[in-house]
Amino acid sequence: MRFEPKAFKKKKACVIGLGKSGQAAAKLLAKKGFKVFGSDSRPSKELKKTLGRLPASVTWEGGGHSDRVLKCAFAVKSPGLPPHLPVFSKLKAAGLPVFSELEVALAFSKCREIVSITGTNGKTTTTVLAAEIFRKARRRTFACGNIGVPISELAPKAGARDLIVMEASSYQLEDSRHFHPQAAAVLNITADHIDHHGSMARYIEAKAKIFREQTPSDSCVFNANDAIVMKLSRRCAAKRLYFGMRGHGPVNAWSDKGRLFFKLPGAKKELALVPPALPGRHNLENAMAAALLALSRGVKPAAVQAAFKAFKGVEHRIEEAGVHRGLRCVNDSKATNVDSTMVALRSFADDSNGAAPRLLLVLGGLHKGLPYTPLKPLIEKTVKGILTIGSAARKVEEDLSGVVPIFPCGDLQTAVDTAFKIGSKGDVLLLSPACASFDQFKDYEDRGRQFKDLVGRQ
Ligand code: UMA
Repeated sequence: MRFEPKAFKKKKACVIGLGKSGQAAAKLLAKKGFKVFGSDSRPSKELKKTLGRLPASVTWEGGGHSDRVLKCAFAVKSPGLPPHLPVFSKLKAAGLPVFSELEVALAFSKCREIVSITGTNGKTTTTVLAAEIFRKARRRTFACGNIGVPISELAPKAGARDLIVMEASSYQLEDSRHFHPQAAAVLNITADHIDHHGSMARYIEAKAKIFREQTPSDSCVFNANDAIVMKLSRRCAAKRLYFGMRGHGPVNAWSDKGRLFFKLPGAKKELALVPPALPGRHNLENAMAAALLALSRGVKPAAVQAAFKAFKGVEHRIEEAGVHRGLRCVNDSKATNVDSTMVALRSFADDSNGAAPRLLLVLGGLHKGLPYTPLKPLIEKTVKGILTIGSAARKVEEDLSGVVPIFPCGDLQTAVDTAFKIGSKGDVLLLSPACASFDQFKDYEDRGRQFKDLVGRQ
């Protein structure tokens, strides 16, 4: 069932989960004339502190999802909530429709052009860069979604001639039924969020929803060097565009000798561009994907090049955080899984030209259930010491013992202090924790900001 606001006019809506997305959805629905009841598992006292000013027509409960949610005509699910929660079974049993925050938000938007990006890693960088390219092409562009800006907050502001560029997580996609972006990208797929989705197959199916409603007049960008993504692409009805290495089958974008090359179907000549000045091969891939998305929507190469030139990267993603007595500090707090940390380590390996390992790597946080052993080969190449933090520390230490010296630090402050004591000039302190942040921080952004504060305070 598609969410049609008119079908529920003046009815009561229930929003399950009052984090960033839930609060934005509650405000939006209240503004549109609905009575709203919000429900969250956090204790009311704690919740109250984080709830901004909500309109008078919004009531709420904390400390769990009671049967009060059943007194509504429909429910809105915040993306991060596991779909198997008892509250959703209850709503289903009562015959009440549950809509995703994404689809509710888009139902109130006049915007007819959506560009959406998914993948296990690189989504945020690609989303921000794609939005910058469209802006250089003088399109009024609204960037939102998993990048930290709820869709409910921005999508309703976008007009018919504007453009929405949206980072879509597997959570947001999993819940959506009619999501139809005109251009989409699947950057890569490796194991992540298996605890939430239940299996790798279901995680992949969630990602596939980004192109499920697409037609041949749309386009979808795929990573030709990712076997899972390649296999998935065969099910896509839109125009398929591939980026990857040349020689491994036909690709529409590839890199060679410091340049990015593009050849769209029907184009007579290859286009060569200078990539953004960002570290690592993964950033070349992100740039190729963002450019293909824009070029497929008719953006001129000059706008792509101008955005590439101006782009300085994304906060919390291999972000320069300062230098302390010759020790370079890098904030990669966005690395909330092992694969993302591997991307960061690989970028240091790419840029090291075989020099001795110089990284002091902060690992740990909230464990997500997957082993840290896949990091071993890259750690041997790039890392001289590991500083562990958070509740995952013991597991990290077990999995990586004997590879390089490990310094159990407990918390981020101790990790930074330790790095400043043991590090020498030319070393790099890298926060790329391979774990979620919720055991010690509000979220990965809070973790990244605290890291930058600690580095700056010394
Ligand atoms: N909650 C309940 N019941 C439960 C469990 C949680 O009520 O059983 C409540 C929590 O107490 C909290 C709220 O639900 O108040 C959290 O809702 P949420 O998990 O949907 O998170 P939001 O704060 O709305 O943030 C979400 C995204 N988070 C997740 O999907 C986990 C943010 O992505 C996103 O930026 C934001 O919407 C705006 O769109 C963050 C993320 O970690 C960056 N994403 C994952 C990732 O990138 O790996 C998918």
